[in-house]
Amino acid sequence: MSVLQKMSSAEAISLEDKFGAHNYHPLPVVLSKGVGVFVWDVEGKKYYDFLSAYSAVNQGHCHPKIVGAMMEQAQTLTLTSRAFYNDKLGVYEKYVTDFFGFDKVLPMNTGAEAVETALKICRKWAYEKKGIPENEAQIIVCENNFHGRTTTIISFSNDENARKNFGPYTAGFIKIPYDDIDALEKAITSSKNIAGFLVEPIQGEAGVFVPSEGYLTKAKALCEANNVLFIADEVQTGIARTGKMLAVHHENVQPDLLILGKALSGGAYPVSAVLAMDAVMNVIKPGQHGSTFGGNPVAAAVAIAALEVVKEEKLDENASALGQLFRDELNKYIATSSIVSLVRGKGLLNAIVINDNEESETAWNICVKLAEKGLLAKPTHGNIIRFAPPLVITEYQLLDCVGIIINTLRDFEK
Ligand code: IF1
Repeated sequence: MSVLQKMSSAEAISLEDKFGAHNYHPLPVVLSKGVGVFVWDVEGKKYYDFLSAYSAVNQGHCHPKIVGAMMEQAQTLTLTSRAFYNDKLGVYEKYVTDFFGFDKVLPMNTGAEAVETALKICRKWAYEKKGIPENEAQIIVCENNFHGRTTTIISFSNDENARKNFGPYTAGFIKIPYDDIDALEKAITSSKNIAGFLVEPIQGEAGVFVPSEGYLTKAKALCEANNVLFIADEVQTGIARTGKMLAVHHENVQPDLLILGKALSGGAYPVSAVLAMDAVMNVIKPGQHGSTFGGNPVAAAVAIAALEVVKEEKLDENASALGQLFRDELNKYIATSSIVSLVRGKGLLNAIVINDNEESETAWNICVKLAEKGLLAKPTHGNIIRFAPPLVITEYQLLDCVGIIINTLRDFEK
């Protein structure tokens, strides 16, 4: 039997259980195919995908333009390393920097790598441009952040599950409450060694926390006034997810360092990036940072196609309109619900808060029931369920999903 021969969900799950590290607790669904907003499991059951691989598949599963670009490049030249030039990287670098309005891009692969890259650039800029004494740089981060899983990144996490027993931890980070401008002002003026402020424009994993109107503007102004770099982690909120190309565009804020990942490739290939103006990016000299796959020709071709799709299909406008419709429809139900406290979000990054304690299984059980009814979603923390469909979803499909969600929630009404 070929190792890739069709198998049942139970067989697939048992293989992962026996031979794979247990670093996830997936819903008991084994997917084998994806097209647009739909995925199918190995038994052929069809689902709406309301997670989009944590907002990596904004352009829809297996978008023909993105897959086509990947296949064409994969049959031509996959990887050269940066020991040599290649004919796709420069074209992509020009395209993506024009697209977001920056001088330069440093191409990486995963979101965490891009976050680490931004932290290194920020520290180097602090020592070589701001004049902070070496090894004294401090970067301000927010409580309940999620920026990835490397040892440095979890060093400034307050999620014990992500952090415990991975020490010793990296120093040089100051944690403040999210969406608290006074706390940021206090921290930013507490020392001359503040190098940067790293923030998610909307805290995704924490439970889709949208900050107060004007928070990002005031934060950027505080950074500017104190010669501190404003670092926006748009790995999850970027690429049209929140109804604008970037979540910071809801406040017309331009970060000093922009971090992208996930949907930068439409979920077809690991592509991430850090963008900055020359005054910041040029602190990086040859041999000071890099990655085997960073900026490879396939990534370059895929990312150009993925960004072209977002523009051509106006996915930011669709996310904005259908996200509003989603929240309006759910709020009508919530007005009479005993099981859902609220819905919140921006564009098609939304979440509902289940009226139960964090430790309860209710949110998980709701997601199991949603799967039975043909819609895939997963709780973030405890009693919060994130809803993030591909941005190509139509109004008809969205209303169909609202019906599935509300009918499922009604089964849990007390
Ligand atoms: C997991 C969470 C989401 C991110 C932001 C950087 C990264 C992520 C804002 C790192 C990654 C992923 C990671 C994945 C689950 C998912 C996630 F639940 F973990 F927090 F989306 F909310 N910045 N988020 O959201 O990017 O290295 O993964 O490419 O680790 O379980 P990555």
